[in-house]
Amino acid sequence: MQQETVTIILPTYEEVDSLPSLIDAIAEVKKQTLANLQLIIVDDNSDDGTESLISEKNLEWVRLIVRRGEKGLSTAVIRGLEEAESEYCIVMDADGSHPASAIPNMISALIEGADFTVGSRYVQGGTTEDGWGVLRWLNSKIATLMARPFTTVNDSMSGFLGMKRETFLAAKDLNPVGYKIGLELIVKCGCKNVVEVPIHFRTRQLGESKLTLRVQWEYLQHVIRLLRYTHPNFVSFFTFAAVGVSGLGVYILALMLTPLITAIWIAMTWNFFWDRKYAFWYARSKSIFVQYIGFILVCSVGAIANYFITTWFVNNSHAIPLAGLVGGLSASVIGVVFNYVFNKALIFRK
Ligand SMILES: Nc1nc2c(ncn2[C@@H]2O[C@H](COP(=O)(O)OP(=O)(O)OP(=O)(O)O)[C@@H](O)[C@H]2O)c(=O)[nH]1
Ligand SMILES: [Mg+2]
Repeated sequence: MQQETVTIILPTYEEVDSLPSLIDAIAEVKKQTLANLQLIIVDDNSDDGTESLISEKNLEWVRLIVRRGEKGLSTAVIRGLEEAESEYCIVMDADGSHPASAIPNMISALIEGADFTVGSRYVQGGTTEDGWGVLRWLNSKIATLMARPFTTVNDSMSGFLGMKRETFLAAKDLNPVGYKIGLELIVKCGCKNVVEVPIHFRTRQLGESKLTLRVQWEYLQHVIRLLRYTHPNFVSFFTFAAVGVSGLGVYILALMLTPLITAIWIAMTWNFFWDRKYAFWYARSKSIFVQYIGFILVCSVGAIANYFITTWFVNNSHAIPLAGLVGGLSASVIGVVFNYVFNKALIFRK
């Protein structure tokens, strides 16, 4: 693999203590297997001596980009990928968790036809260092499970990534928010053939973790954004139905306090705001006033239809077992579908 051109991208924030041994390990890989290897460090103005460390080392194959105005792991990774000029790119953490010795195997996987490769803790041969608390383990498992609708990769949370530069250049609608840029790239680059290379994942020895509660909240939002991207109709209808159920609760509560017509209006208004925000998120830039009037009109027709269906069942209760229940349920289902279809087609157009 001496002729392949490879760029290693290291996003860093306050990693000055971990960098020397990692650079040595990468230098070893360059010496042994990948002669045409470059390193791009994308640092977010760490102010911990990273800049002087790199300039003292003065290695012609190492380049440091310092971003002064911007911060964030995913955008740092994207910046590195944009700056790379090689055929292959590898992204890895700078805290020593990812072994540089796995890089040649990852490049081999790409040469052999993989769209994307990840250094993986969760395939045969992969391990995690002892000492992970139950909480962190659980956290990682839940996060991986949440990524299942997008990929079957076992370690989809890995930050040790490899791809051809042309795969990255083919990415559509990249939205590098949050921490899990690997998942974002797998989805937005349309990668089907993802190969996992087993690694021994070491717990960070030096420096501080940047994995905070905010990061986890951002991940949840990321998953929702990706779901909207890959399964827009499913997300839209499912959310609409869920809001409908919450609206029923609001309606029952309002009925206890106000007259029927006011209760209906309160429930419809409740549904409108949540549906506009979550079920029809893509149409939020249009006039809220026009949408509100339209929504109320459509739902009123739905409510009247609902009323007649239920009444019909009740009037025919002698012929149909459990007519009240069956009538109410089928009217609700028909109502939800009716309201959804017409709101989507007429009021919340893309
Ligand atoms: N450029 C840049 N790099 C970041 C930023 N946040 C994290 N990083 C780097 O991204 C890599 C992963 O961050 P970590 O803090 O190790 O996150 P983690 O691996 O999930 O958690 P720990 O290993 O427990 O610390 C490290 O190399 C960090 O220095 C950031 O805002 N900007
Ligand atoms: Mg780490």
